[in-house]
Amino acid sequence: MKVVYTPAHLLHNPEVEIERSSAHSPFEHSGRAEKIRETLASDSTFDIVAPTAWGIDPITKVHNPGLVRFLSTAWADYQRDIKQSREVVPDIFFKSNLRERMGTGQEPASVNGKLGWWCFETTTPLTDGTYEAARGAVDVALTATQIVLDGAKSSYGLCRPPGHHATTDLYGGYCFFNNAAIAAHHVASTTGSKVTVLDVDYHHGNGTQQIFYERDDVQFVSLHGDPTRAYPYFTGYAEETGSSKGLGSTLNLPLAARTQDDAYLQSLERAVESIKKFAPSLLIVSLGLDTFITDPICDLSLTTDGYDRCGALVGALGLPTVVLQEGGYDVNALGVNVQSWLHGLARTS
Ligand code: Q9C
Ligand code: ZN
Repeated sequence: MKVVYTPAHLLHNPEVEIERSSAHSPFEHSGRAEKIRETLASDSTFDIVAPTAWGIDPITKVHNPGLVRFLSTAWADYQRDIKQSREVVPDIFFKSNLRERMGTGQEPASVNGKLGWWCFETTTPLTDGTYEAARGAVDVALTATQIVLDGAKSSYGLCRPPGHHATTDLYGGYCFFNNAAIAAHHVASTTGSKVTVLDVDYHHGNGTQQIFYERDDVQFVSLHGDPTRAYPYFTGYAEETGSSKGLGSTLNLPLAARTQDDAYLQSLERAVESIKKFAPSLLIVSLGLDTFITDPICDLSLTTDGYDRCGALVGALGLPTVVLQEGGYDVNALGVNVQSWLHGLARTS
């Protein structure tokens, strides 16, 4: 199986994350992707290749061009206009009810205002090079997708930073551009066929859901920690099933704390049945390994062997499959967990 990787991710290298009312070292750091690369490099199943450059057009087909423009200069603008700082984080957020009955308003002129306009939370610092890293992750996703469009059964894109929390207009949740959504839209719009995004990251893929919520050509199916207790709290409820043309093309399967392999696989079976009904031409998997039993920020209880079973169940769909990296924060286990999931996929697909 081809693995697409670029060292450009190293350019996004925060040292501080503001979370739970404190500043600490980031859970999302470059060691994650390096651990995955090292593990897959030592396994002859995998062949590591570099991405090609896709430019910004596939990004602005999914995201507001204003978000892309903002991210391309935000760190440097902050250094010049506000102060010198290694990480840049908003200290104010636009919320639509702030302007209730007054219309949405417009993007502020000042960089501090812009940060609050384009970002939704505090755990996603911008560093010098974040934009280049985020562009690299999109190139990784699109190159992995092209490998499958060219005839491979499956491929794996080692995306970092991850993408599934980024909406049309907003970054956050460690995500800047929605790698999976950009890849899914690219396939749906260039082939005219249906695509499914299956999101198995612990956190609900609010961005991917939002981007495709009213569409019937891209299905979104997600297993995640129940938002009654889990980030991102505001989305991911079972009642959210899509709207207008997209009604019925979104499926959310929230999970109880400490869910183990067998119960998880029962939910994954429901996801697989709904994908069979939708009958896509291609599957994109948003693969988060933060469902692991010892993940430091999550509360599910999957095992390395369970990931092999999950990959095998998805592989048995027999669909061309692009697997893209999202979260996973137990770095010691991250490499073997990705390896296990991909071995399961390759065995049955
Ligand atoms: N106390 C991804 O896995 N912080 N993003 C959660 C919980 C942000 C996760 C705080 C989690 C973002 C791609
Ligand atoms: Zn996650």
